[in-house]
Amino acid sequence: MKFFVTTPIYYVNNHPHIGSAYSTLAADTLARFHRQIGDQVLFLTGTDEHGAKIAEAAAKVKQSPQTFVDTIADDYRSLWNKLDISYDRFIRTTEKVHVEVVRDFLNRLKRAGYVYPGQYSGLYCRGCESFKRNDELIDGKCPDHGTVPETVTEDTYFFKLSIFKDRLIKIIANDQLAIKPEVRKNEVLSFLENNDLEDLSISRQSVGWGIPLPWDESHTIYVWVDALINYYTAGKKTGFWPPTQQILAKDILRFHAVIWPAMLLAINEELPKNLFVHGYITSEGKKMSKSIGNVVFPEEVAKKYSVDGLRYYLFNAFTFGEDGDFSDRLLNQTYNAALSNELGNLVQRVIVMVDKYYDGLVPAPSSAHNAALVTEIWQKWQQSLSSYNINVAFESTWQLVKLANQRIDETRPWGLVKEDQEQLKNVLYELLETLRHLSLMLTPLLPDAAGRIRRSLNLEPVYQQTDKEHFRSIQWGELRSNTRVSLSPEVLFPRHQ
Ligand code: ME8
Repeated sequence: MKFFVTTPIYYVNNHPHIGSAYSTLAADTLARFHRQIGDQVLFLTGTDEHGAKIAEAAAKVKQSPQTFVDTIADDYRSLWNKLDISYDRFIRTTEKVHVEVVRDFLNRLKRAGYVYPGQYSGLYCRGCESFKRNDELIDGKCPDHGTVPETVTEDTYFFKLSIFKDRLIKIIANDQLAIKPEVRKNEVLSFLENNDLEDLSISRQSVGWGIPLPWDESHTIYVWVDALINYYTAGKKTGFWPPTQQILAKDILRFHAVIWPAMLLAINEELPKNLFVHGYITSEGKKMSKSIGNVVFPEEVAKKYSVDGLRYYLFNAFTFGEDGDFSDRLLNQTYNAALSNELGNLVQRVIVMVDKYYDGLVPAPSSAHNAALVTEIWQKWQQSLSSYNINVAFESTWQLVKLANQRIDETRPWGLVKEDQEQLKNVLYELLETLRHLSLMLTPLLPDAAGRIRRSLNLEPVYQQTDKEHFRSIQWGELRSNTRVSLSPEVLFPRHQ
């Protein structure tokens, strides 16, 4: 099976923050999950580098737009490398190959009869890079950016978006383009049902920093049209088209659920299968945003709490789909409770006991273990990750962490040393085998911890495998007796004050 997952391509007007990292980490989790269960994966991310907003940001620091975008695009790439994001393709909209695909796409739209010249007059918000209707403004200002939009009147080319209204309603209502969660699907449907769709202005004469229209080079292509096509540039040439899963936040839902599918319908291309629309990470109640500046930098959080600490927090403190406020206090608490105390201690206790009682060699169990519960947890894990419920996958994995800790408390292996050697072997084997299962369940969720637990068990980290290998790996009893196990030199999750 092919799995093509995308993140939005981020504006390079400023450095990336936790919000950008949230979508990217979610896509990373899904990409790792699909590689683990044997799918062929294309994980796409990248940067959106054209348009008035970027040109303005470059001018502010007295740089040419190209020099400016090169620097910030490098920042994004370097952040994703620091966060160990397993992207397969990092696309930049200033790449030659993308520029060519965009020009070709626009020619196809025109040839198909969906483009006509005209004049546009409206209120343009640079933060959103889009025209706003009066009823979208609050006190005359853009609600997302708090700025007064500029009045723009100019010649433009239009895309006949309006004629796609009924087809869009149909494909969204019948889930040909499935939008999740349900509340977002209903939001788009109610927007489409209650408003006339206006044709879309797809070119700007007054913006120089963009891709020239192929048939009239005095215009540049509207930055959103250029940006949306990035998915097509990366997916079509590699044989992955259409996207299986597009991840985005609700700020850019209409672009992805209205303009984007209409553009694809117009050139007779297959539509993306699923849009997953998550909420905002807020800071003191306001959307964390590069334009507003109220940001937290993920590399700083990761330096203190590790990348896995950041992943755990983001997918447990926030319900995927809803808004949530970033809180340093909660991050600290969650990290200490779940990662240091529950998971970290579990690994430490088990390996130390094996070291002490069996010289670090996995003991042979003398009786079969009933693994029905583990099988059930595996089912929940697989179901939740297949339906993008990352928090539920964490919850089910933690069910196993908790069970293993309970098992230690109940069986008191240190007491069994003198009383019942056979039982000690059985319990320790069961705990070690549980750690192996945990390392696999954690592979897409907390990849670094998963790899370290596996190394403690003398096993290679898992990345890409076949479905058969996956199926085999999740059976009970795969851990070989007499394998040497050892603690990694650094504590898995050191406690923080
Ligand atoms: O909109 N909470 O780029 P962008 C959660 N270039 N997610 C957040 C967030 C927050 N506070 N802030 C940003 C653009 N995001 C366009 C996209 S795609 C063809 C073009 C994430 O840099 C979230 O995914 O403003 C949101 O949709 C995206 O970054 C917006 O990124």
